[in-house]
Amino acid sequence: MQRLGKGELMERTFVMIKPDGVRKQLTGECLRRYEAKGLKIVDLRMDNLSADIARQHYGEHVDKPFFDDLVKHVTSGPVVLMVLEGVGAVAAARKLNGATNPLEADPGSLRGAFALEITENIVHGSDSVDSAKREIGIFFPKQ
Ligand code: 3AN
Repeated sequence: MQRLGKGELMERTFVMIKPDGVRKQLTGECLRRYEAKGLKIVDLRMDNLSADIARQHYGEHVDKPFFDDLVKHVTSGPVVLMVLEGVGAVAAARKLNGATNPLEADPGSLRGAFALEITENIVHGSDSVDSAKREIGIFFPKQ
């Protein structure tokens, strides 16, 4: 395997602690795990999402039966939005978050440890570098 310099593998990803994660007071726990893994928090804020922004963010799911519930949930209370940076940041954050369905998520992951339901699964993490760029553009346009 070709070895790449650290700079070439450096990525940014977008993570959101959803309203259930904030309500369960897991903000600190999530941030601690991302930082302990070695991911750097390069931007961070608490916000309330409008339905328009939530629909834009989850645009790829617009035709799915769970779309309305998803938008309703992520607009139901404050969320914590962040940009994380590090080598393989996209995969690293998704591994820490765990599988989409908390019942299938590794118990050591955030979803595996702290959630039961798929809509209320604590966190969102971009699924690719391209998705991360799109999502960071929505929530942190200055980044
Ligand atoms: P992930 O957040 O793990 O990348 P996606 O992008 O497939 O998962 O789904 C986005 C969000 O939509 C999930 N975090 C979850 O809250 C919700 N979701 C996904 N699949 C389902 C489903 N089958 N039923 C209800 N909600 C779902």
